[in-house]
Amino acid sequence: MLKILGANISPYVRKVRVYLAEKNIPYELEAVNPFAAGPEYRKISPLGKIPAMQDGDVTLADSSVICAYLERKHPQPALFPADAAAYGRALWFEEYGDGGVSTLTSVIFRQRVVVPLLFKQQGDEAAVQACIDKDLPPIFDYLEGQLGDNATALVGGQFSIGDIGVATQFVNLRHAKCTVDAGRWPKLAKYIANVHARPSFAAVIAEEEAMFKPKA
Ligand SMILES: N[C@@H](CCC(=O)N[C@@H](CS)C(=O)NCC(=O)O)C(=O)O
Repeated sequence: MLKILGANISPYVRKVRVYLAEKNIPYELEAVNPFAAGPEYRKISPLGKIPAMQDGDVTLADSSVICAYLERKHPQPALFPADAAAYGRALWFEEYGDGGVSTLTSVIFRQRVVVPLLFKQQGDEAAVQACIDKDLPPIFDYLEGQLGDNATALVGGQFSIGDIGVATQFVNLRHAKCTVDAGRWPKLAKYIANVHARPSFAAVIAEEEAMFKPKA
């Protein structure tokens, strides 16, 4: 069976898992802690990052590469648009999630969740507030401006890899108690709520939230 290696709270691992759920492709998730990745794992993922994938003899690293590979193997339902312009925009939003919205995740989620939970230290809340005040508004403004009245998809009203790439980062922000202010960004708030309500996202969000619940 197809194997995905990584940890479920990684936005990039979640991106691949949501993609697989949207396609109804069975897989198993093998736990890998990227901060303790050994030489065996680095043979598959030379940068030591998660996720990686094993599909028979094929091994790959990087969420974008894995999704692009899987799209060739499992073209339906299409998550990469056929039209050239729509394809380009979907790839752009995937990249904007991975390399743009992720700049918020890497401060807010890291300081509020990763540092206390994994490193058993107090997170830097001043850094979080600075990020929320300065870095977050332009990113949310941009996304708000890209959304039409149809708040279900960023490209042509059709759910795509671009939506998965953007919305996965918002799951980490949600875990870090950073949500979209619907008064200031109404389309974005509605869009994120819609996308996170899809069964593919809802399943992984429920799984992750259960991990964060204090044990009785
Ligand atoms: N471009 C990569 C990014 C993957 C990534 O940065 N993963 C993080 C976890 S969220 C990681 O493995 N970090 C460990 C490290 O940088 O050493 C992808 O899309 O898969």
